[in-house]
Amino acid sequence: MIDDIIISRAILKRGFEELLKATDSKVVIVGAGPSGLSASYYLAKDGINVTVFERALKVGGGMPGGGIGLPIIVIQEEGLEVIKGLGISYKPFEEKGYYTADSLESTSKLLAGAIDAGVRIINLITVEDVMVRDSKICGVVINRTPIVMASLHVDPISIRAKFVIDATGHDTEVVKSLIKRKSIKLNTPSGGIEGEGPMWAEVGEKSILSNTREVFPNLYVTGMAANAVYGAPRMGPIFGGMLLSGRKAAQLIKERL
Ligand code: 48F
Repeated sequence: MIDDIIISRAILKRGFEELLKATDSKVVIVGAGPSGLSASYYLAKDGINVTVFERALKVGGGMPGGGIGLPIIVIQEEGLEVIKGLGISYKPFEEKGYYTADSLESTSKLLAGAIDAGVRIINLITVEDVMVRDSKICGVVINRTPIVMASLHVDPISIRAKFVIDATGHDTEVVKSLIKRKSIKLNTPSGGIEGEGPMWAEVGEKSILSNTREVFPNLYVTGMAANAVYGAPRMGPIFGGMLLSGRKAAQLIKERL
């Protein structure tokens, strides 16, 4: 016999248990796109307590959509190490140094790799602000996405974290929420967000690793957010840089834990 109320209790109990555990995370990553998932995977592999909050219902950010909705992504030579480590199949393209992979397989294996490594991923949660103490980031402020979408006047809750990674892509939402305060200065040439440059894959992919850094005490940027904050170009459906940027953000934080 199956009891409907036991099903409800299982959902509520296990769901709230995960959210409760998330309230005291070592690292919070905002955004479950390729860079955020990659960072989470490399942190959790080393036993670090990491929570990823994803605003959308689906995870993967821009990865599953490939290019113009064709389920293919391009990877350059440097990104292959990450692809191989996750068991993602890839094929060399006609021109040397370019490889293709299925965007759905890549997203699924990256997600499965992160979950198997122990990452806690909670979707339908929007990070709407950060917590700051002694001029350092010490957590994030979250709300349920449907509440945010409906613009309901409902208060959010706070989540503690030693480090936060902004992996929200082009919109750099975490950094934007921080600099709403006029007194805040980022570790960028202008002290604010430099803004993303026009499409140029060569430069975008090269600069993304040096742009993956601590932009404010205890707040790191990765993926497209890193290039947007530091004024580097966007790069379309080539994903090696995103995966390597996530790995670098994880490395930088591991050095400090
Ligand atoms: O956009 P997204 O895939 O960022 P990424 O990891 O990768 C960029 C590529 O997809 C592509 C590219 C390749 O060269 O340029 O664009 O840098 O993933 C960002 C994720 O963050 C979520 C959003 O739904 C998406 O899944 N997100 C954005 N804002 C918030 C958020 C927020 N405030 N709270 C929670 N999640």
